[in-house]
Amino acid sequence: MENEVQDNRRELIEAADHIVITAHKSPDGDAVGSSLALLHILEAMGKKCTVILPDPFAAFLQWMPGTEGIVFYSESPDKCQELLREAGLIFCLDYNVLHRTGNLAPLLEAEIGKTPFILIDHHQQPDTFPDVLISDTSSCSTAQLIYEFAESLGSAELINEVSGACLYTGIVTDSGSFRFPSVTPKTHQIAASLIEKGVDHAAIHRAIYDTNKEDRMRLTGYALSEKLVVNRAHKTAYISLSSEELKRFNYESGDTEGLVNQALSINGVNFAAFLRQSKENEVKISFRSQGSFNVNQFARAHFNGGGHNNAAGAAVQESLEQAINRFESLLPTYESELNYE
Ligand SMILES: [Mn+2]
Repeated sequence: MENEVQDNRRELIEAADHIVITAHKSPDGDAVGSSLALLHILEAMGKKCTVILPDPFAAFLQWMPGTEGIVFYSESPDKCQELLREAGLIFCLDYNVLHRTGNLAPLLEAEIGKTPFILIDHHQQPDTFPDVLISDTSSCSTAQLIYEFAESLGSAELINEVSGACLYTGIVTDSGSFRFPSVTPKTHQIAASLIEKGVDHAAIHRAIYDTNKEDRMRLTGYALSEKLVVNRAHKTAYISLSSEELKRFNYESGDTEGLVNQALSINGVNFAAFLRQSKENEVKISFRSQGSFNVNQFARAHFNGGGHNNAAGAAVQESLEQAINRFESLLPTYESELNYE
């Protein structure tokens, strides 16, 4: 592995006095896990390093080692600007294009040509600006790519219980707990090596999945019993929630995570969507499919979104009703694509 590296990733790391690691906005388990894991690995290599995230993440990721040092653009924009200006190297993790970092994007753009970039990601169609582009759209998670990145530097032995817990979190959350088709023997080999290094996998699963608030449980119950629409003719199921409904259950970021997967889990359903009204005229949508239906293409073609073949997202500027109507009216167009066993 070590000998396969053709680019100058090693030289870029060695030359940088201070390294900044960034990930996408609304950071998920993979974004936070990859960032913190890389931070710990680079620190173990003797580098000075800071993680910058566009905005905060869900409470169930708060336990991860290193979260206390993360600088959030939404809280300290000036500090972020200063850190990026002084950085000798910038990592872009778990995103393919700069605008995925929201308000942080202009600051990153300003560094192109001045500071070297290394992008490590598994989303489709990555941008070409980075000096080193490590893109593997078949990988289940950026966390797996970070492990392989450490291997490529000959530094896998620096991965310990601490960085390992972050990597494990990224892999588990992005692979649906090792169940998506993107999981490979290598994914399990990495997980095994992390457990060998002392990672407490059972504690991590509990921390991520067994910390439900009462409000969240009731919101889930309401969404499934009152708001789930199953369209048997097109093997599609979807759930929508308005701001008002979310407010009724004291919605906090992360509370609706996984709802779309519950819709997809209905037998005979190949395509699922979750539509959440985020502002008066803004709707955030998650798309999931099982099998051949390509939700990345669907999201790109109709909702200005994107992602992976079986998991994609979008944000549209329209009312919830408009988004639902548009979604429903598109299904007949995809009748043959959606009707497989
Ligand atoms: Mn990811």
